[in-house]
Amino acid sequence: EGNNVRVPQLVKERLDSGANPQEILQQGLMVGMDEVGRRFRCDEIFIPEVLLSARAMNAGVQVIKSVMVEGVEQSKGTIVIGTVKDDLHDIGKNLVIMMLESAGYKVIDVGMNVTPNKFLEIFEQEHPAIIGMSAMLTTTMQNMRSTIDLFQKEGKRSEVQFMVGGAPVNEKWAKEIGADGYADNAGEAVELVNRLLGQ
Ligand code: B1M
Repeated sequence: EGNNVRVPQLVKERLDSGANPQEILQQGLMVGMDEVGRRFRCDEIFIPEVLLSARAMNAGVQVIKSVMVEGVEQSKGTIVIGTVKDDLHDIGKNLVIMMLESAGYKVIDVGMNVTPNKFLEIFEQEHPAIIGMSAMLTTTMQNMRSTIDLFQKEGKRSEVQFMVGGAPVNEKWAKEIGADGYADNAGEAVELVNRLLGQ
């Protein structure tokens, strides 16, 4: 129903009653979004409903984030993350950011529809150890390659590591475009970053 008032209330109620934030996320919010995806595929619901559901999910995630990230000192290294050019899906990216922040990393969220040039510009300002790119469409995952190619062309490729993720992305694709790592989900993203940074 895309109820962005009720969802955060329900999440808060579950947290207050002692439920595990990960459990609320995986067995509640993500299951809900899978159902939205199924109905969208079957033409039972359409873009406006999907948008409302995404807004409700993001509102729930914000409540979980406040609990998971609160009091954690972000001192383990800087990571820049964005959803690639022409792609407006940000829920998965936001979950990856939340998990990395709760693991002690400083994350700079560059939002969605991030062009290769924008990634380069942010890299030059912030000098992160890792750039993370998220894509949810088979068409936009190509922009991961364009971004890495731009860094190569500008002679910056060896100064930063790239990690990629998102539903249409896999290990094989990561290798093909010359990324340093692929993570299937937000938990794996933390493991990957730990590994890439030798933590
Ligand atoms: Co869109 N959409 N959508 N959509 N949408 C999908 C992705 C789709 C699979 C639906 C379908 O057809 N069944 C399909 C893609 C088909 C394809 O390319 N193969 C699709 C389509 C076609 C479209 C449009 C083209 C529809 C249209 O206009 N005709 C359009 C494109 C707009 C654009 O981007 N230019 C569109 C629009 C939208 C909305 C804007 C309405 C909305 C997004 C709102 C928002 O994000 N704020 C939306 C949504 C919500 C979905 C579905 C329903 C849900 C996506 C989601 O948030 N999943 C999706 C169907 C589905 O997946 N079931 C669908 C939950 C999220 C937690 O999972 O993002 O996979 P996910 O993230 C995971 C992992 O992938 C991983 O960790 C996350 C957490 O575990 N991960 C990373 C993600 N990024 C990572 C980065 C990392 C590491 C791991 O390192 C950097």
